[in-house]
Amino acid sequence: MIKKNQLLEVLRLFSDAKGNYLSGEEIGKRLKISRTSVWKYIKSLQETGFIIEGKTNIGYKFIFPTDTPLVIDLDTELFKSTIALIETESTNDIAKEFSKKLSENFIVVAEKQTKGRGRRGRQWSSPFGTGLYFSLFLKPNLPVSVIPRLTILAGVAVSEALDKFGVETKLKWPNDIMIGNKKVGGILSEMSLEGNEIDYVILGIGINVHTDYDSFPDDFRDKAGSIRTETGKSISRRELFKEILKNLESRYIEFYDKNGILGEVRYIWEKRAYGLNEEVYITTGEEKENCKILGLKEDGVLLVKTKEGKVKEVFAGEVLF
Ligand code: BTX
Repeated sequence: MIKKNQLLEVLRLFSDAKGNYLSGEEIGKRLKISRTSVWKYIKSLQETGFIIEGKTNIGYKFIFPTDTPLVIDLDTELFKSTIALIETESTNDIAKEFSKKLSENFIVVAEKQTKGRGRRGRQWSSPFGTGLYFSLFLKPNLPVSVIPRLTILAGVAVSEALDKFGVETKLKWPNDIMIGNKKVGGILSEMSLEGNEIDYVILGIGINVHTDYDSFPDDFRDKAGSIRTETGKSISRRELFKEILKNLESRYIEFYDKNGILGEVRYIWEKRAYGLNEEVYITTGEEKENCKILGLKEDGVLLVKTKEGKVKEVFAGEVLF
């Protein structure tokens, strides 16, 4: 896998922008593998969905997806390593798997997920080459009670990163990233405890960047969208990934230093809240109640007003319109 990723990096850097082809021999030399191995790796990359053009006696050229997030030079102090996968079941599951082997914060990123997960066992559609699918593995020394706030923090960090590309988003409590009425991203936070203490936290983030409506399954196609379908913008997944990490890192360090206080993030979230002051339905389990969204409490809990005028705190559930 490492060689395949290195091969992608070499091809992307040396063949696409300049329109040059890179010979199998040259690739082999750089990676210290035989030409037959180069050919085998290229074939298997092509089978996954990468478009790599091969010309007899000339070499190979990287065509698609040029914005692959697998090969970025990460400028981060918080995360000590990255696991970059061409295809996997779920990056959150890989992070869990590596929790025993790696003791420091790390990142898992994939070009495609075959069993991408949402909350409560729901699926997260993750087609090849069109979205950003990654998990951040963290070992925070913080009280367990503050951990759910990380979903709010991550939502704000993603939304602020998208601002830099001129993409305006709203945040739907607790974990959706919206453009208009379409869901373009989601966050799945999971944690593991050791006794009463946090062992680790995994922040899984999925964003539809170039995904077409046709790629979403029928049952939620009308509710899902991507940055490209909703804004017409085609932004580089690699650049977006870098920007999100940069933002998330600084927001997280601030949060950590304040021992888990959201501070201004709470107000930024409220300004971007989808459906603020609007009538919505809140569902918790089987119950469904008509309410108005008032805002967010410091602890990340949603504040709503019921039809009877009672102010209520929502700890877990869904917001429906
Ligand atoms: P969620 O439970 O809020 O959303 C899941 C629901 O959203 C699904 O039931 C479906 O209706 C809809 N949906 C599924 N896929 C998409 C999509 N691509 N775009 C828009 N709507 C969709 C949201 O959970 C949390 C998603 C986290 C995904 C990341 S990707 C990296 C990491 N690995 C992993 O397995 N999950 C996380």
